[in-house]
Amino acid sequence: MSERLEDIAAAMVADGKGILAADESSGTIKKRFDVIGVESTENNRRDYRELMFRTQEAMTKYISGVILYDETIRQKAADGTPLVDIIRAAGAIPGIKVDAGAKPLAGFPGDTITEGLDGLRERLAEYHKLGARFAKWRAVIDINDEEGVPSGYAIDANCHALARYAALCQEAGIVPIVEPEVLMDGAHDIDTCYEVTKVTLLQLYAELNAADVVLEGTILKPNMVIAGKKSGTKNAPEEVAEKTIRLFRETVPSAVPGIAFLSGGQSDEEATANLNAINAIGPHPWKLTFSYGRALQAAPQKAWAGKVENVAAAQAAFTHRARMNSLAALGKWEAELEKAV
Ligand code: 5MM
Repeated sequence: MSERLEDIAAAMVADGKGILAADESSGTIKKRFDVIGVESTENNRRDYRELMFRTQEAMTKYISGVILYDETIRQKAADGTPLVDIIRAAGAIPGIKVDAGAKPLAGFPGDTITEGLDGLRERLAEYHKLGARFAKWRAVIDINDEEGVPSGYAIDANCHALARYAALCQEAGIVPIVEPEVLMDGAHDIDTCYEVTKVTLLQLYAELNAADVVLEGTILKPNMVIAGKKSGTKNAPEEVAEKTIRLFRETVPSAVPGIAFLSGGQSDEEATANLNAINAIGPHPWKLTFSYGRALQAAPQKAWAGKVENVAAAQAAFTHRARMNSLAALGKWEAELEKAV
């Protein structure tokens, strides 16, 4: 495969393909395993991820790349094959989460800053040797109007860090996924999400340009424009699609090859329906696909529940969600297809 950043980025958003976000840090995967009654041991984490990476139909037809966690990129399958080799054999690209997580931002209660720039150049060189050809860094922007969150300073600081990360990635021959996630956990309405995401994306592209990042060799991983969960409002997919695309036309340069959404706590079917509605109102200047964690993995996790006899059922559940999202990336998904299963 070509090592050019532009070619890697194009492959990550190839028609009908999207990204599996399997980069849960140790604390997050423990929370996921707690729900299904599985102890979070190194072997259980390996077995679970191995079952996904060995799901032939999903991995060869619908998944372009997998975001891994530091532990996983170094892990071997039960038969000794490196997990990275299993991903590559399926024709997918291994990627790596390189941020060190969102920490409280000093002086700005309620805001966070994502850390991890120290030593990043050296870590990227090692990850490249281990097979990673793209990376991910997630900034977290919460919305809490009453507390004045987010502050302008938090948005600026996070976008600055994203740009420094992106420049270091490109220097190392790695495509940066830039993820400025405006959380959907709050009580805000859809128009507030629109405004906060707009300020964030404008600042992000100002910083990426200032840092001389080649936009053709990047992928944006944003939230959709959607009301906060505590607002009690569920927006129709058509409204989410219209507002999300209007926002991107105002903020995301057409030099960016692809936009791969996070699911952010939407239900499985909601994340698929919204992505489908977004693509149904195309054509758009960028590819629009998925980079889902929860909306791809909740179903296989539930089906697996840590039991070896459930592996085939878990793989079927993963294939189904990957196929539904592949269709949504093409604007060809229909709700009927869910009922059939
Ligand atoms: C898979 O979850 C990722 C890692 O989160 P932690 O660092 O908190 O463990 C997360 O960054 C994820 O890649 C994105 O948020 C997209 O996942 P969702 O579940 O929102 O689609």
